[in-house]
Amino acid sequence: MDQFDLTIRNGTLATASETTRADIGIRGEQIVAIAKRLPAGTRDIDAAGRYVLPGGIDSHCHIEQLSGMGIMSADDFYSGTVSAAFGGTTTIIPFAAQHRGTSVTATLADYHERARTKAVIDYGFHLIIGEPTDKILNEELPAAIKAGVTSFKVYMTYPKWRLEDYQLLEVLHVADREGALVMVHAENDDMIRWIAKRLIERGHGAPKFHGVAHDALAEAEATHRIIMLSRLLSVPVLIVHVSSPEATNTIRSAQTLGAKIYAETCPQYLVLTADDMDRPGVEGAKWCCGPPLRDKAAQEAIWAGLANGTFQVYSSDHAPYKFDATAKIPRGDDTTFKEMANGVPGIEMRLPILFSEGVLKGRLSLNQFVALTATNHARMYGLYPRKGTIAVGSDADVAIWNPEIEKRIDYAMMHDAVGYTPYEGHVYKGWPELVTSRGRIVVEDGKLHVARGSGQFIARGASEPIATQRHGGRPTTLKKFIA
Ligand code: DUC
Ligand code: ZN
Repeated sequence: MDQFDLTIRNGTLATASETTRADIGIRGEQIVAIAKRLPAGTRDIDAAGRYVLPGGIDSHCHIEQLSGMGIMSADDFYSGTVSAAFGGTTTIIPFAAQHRGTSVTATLADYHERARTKAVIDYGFHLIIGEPTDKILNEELPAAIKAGVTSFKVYMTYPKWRLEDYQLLEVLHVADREGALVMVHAENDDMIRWIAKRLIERGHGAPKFHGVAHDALAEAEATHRIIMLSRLLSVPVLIVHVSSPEATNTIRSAQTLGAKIYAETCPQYLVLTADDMDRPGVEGAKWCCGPPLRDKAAQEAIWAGLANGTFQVYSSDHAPYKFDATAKIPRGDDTTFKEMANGVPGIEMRLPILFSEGVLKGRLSLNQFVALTATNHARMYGLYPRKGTIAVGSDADVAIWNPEIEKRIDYAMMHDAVGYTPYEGHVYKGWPELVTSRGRIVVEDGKLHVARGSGQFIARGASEPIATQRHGGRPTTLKKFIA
């Protein structure tokens, strides 16, 4: 037998279903052997005392993307993917954003060009659909799906992106017919705008009022509504960045009724609260994201949802906006929460936060960690089993975790281009030490070892169903009349 190019030996290997003591043999870009004992490869890594896990998949991040408000994110495909890799992530699925009046086909070509020469790890794209015209629904989306872009994101809020219920039904119907998964930002735009107008009129423009405007009931209402639209057509949806107990409970009760509702949450909702927005002047803008940070009780509800399977995926929603006039504070100290770019960075902190606060504090098993950070993303977004697991034949995308390392967060440690981290001063234990992507060592000894542009676009297949509480689907007669 030919020698392995790379071996990772003596570690504790975990997948979404098993934890074992095993060695991995890698040849070229793939894992070719897993066994209790393997001979040393050309390069041999001793993983004694470490966890050997699938590299993370971050299926919700905004990289080199123009927001609904027309603001460019601080990270391009180089800094965004380098930062992801240092945090143990080996595949990202950011958004190609179709703005009104532009074509999906041109948008995708543009994002391919942005990523091709810069990404250091593998990537796919979801499409944000800003305007579902007939041409887009019937020609451009089917072509995008054939080209491996098999998921769309739609918004129920933000004036430039918000879709009406009728349009949401159109998108769900096409996704069902063509085999794509629909991700939904669920917040009631009218409720938020109504509250915000009154707050601003009364001089309440400080960052903390962002949280007041984005009431948890606005999230719960839109969550309930998209669930009803999804059930009407028996088409699955994935509700992204869930932040509140109200929305979590709404999702869980729909899942127990058999609806095909998937859900995602993010690190900011686990370890930050609305108090973080309440700082002198406009400093709190660094903690403004949508949906907003809530309270301790909401954190507990989100942790419970991760543990009990209400959430299938945990992503960063990395939305890197600089704390300057280009993004967070366009009018300096006079900027109101309505004018600030929405979003927090977190692509590098996503996995360390869940490992430290979830696995090491006993809230989640190591296998749940793997499912939530890698395997379920791969299954739901059509990457499995090439990505998201450690198995013979899978890409050699591996992160080796040292559970003993503890770090106090200082922005100087980060590799993004944002200029601050909302987790400054937090202490987290358990960090990835070595990361491989398709057999290449990407990060080792705190250094990057691959070239700009060495990541590849991965054309994705169809979404695989994931078990939620009960997954039967409401019997419907509607489908046979409208197919
Ligand atoms: N909210 C969004 O809707 N998108 C990006 C980031 C955020 O906070
Ligand atoms: Zn969103």
